[in-house]
Amino acid sequence: MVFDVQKETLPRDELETLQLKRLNYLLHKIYHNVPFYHQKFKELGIEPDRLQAISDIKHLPFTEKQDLRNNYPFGMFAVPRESVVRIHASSGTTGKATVVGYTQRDVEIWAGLMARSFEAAGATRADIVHNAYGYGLFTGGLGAHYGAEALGATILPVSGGATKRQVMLMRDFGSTILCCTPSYSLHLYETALAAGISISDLKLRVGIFGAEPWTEEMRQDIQNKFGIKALDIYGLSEIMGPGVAMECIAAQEGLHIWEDHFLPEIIDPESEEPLALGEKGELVITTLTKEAQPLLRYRTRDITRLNPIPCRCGRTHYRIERITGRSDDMLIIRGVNVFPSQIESILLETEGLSPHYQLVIDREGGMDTLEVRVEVHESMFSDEIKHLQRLEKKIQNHIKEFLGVTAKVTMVEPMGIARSEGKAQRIIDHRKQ
Ligand code: DLL
Repeated sequence: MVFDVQKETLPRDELETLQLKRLNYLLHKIYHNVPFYHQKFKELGIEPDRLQAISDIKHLPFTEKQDLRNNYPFGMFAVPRESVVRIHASSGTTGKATVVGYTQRDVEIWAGLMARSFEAAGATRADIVHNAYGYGLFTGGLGAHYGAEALGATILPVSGGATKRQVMLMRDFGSTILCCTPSYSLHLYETALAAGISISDLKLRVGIFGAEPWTEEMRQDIQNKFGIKALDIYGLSEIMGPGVAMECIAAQEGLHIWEDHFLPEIIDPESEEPLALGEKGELVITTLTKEAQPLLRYRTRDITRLNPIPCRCGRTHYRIERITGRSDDMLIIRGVNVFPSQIESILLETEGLSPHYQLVIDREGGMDTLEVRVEVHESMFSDEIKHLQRLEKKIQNHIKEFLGVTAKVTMVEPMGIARSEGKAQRIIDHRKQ
């Protein structure tokens, strides 16, 4: 079965006509149904007049995570609470949870878009999908679950945890597709090895990995370890959950953002001005079909660029480049901007290191300090101390050379860094405590 092939290959002009129509409907709807937007439009003296062109959206206000928090829990709903059939929430480390509501039609569209995403990954109803994204208020588990069902594939709702059992189930059931965070896939791999389960006994062929940033080097590492194609999936609770954008298996180069449902913009996070097509900046998304909680120009804080080059898979929806990080994850170390993904690339290019690392930031005597803690392979750890010291020095030099910051590099014994079942916690910033 092919999902929405007609929508996925719409010529650009038809796609943009559809977007404009949906956008105008959305403006009308939020103006009349969401007091937050009504007030915002009034303050700015904007009437939800019919926009003539999509680019006119630049005159409309943004929505920020804080706006959702201020309207906690149900203040952003555009429908009566009785019409909401499901609620998810993202915990966030500080403050109140961010709540997201869905109508029956919203959950159906979501399942359809996740099915579309699975299909872009080459999945069919013949696949067995091992779903290790967490089930619960987090959108990963249920999002992937209903998408796989809508496709007609066989879904295993394993959720996170009990990692050894997961590997056994994967082997015994012959799972062909693995869904989890990239960091958890590595944990599954190590657990399989430790349990004496050979990777060649698994039938996996594709991994659908997302919910956290990961680099091309990490992708290569995962692909080599499992002998699979590792594909990137993007999404965020506020907008829907997983399945906002998905990499296709044909090109494996950037993620198609499903533009018939989401209108993407790239802005300069500082000036808040739109950037030219292809420039790198912050992704801003407007939901075009959400009923329960439509959002106008939502500031994702995720950094990427839009790629308008036609994809070899035939889909016309633009691709976003892999997310290199969030603007609020960017570390400023003694005035130098550093993304954790840049450090990940350097570490994974170095022989003898494992892909498990943590960045510890502190302040000593008014100066920021950065410590890069990274695990080494067993063979290296049993090596002479001077070899380890040489390796630490080498990485330190690379970081200085490529990123311009001085970091202390510490080699950690194998399994010395805690494994996560969901999103990996790679940054420990003591300055924020
Ligand atoms: O992480 C939804 C999701 C579940 C996506 C499963 C993919 C797979 P939140 O918990 O709200 O939702 O976190 C959203 O995670 O703004 C990004 O910063 C980050 N993120 C999600 N996918 C990717 C990705 C889910 N593929 C936040 N690459 C987003 C990099 C990602 N970062």
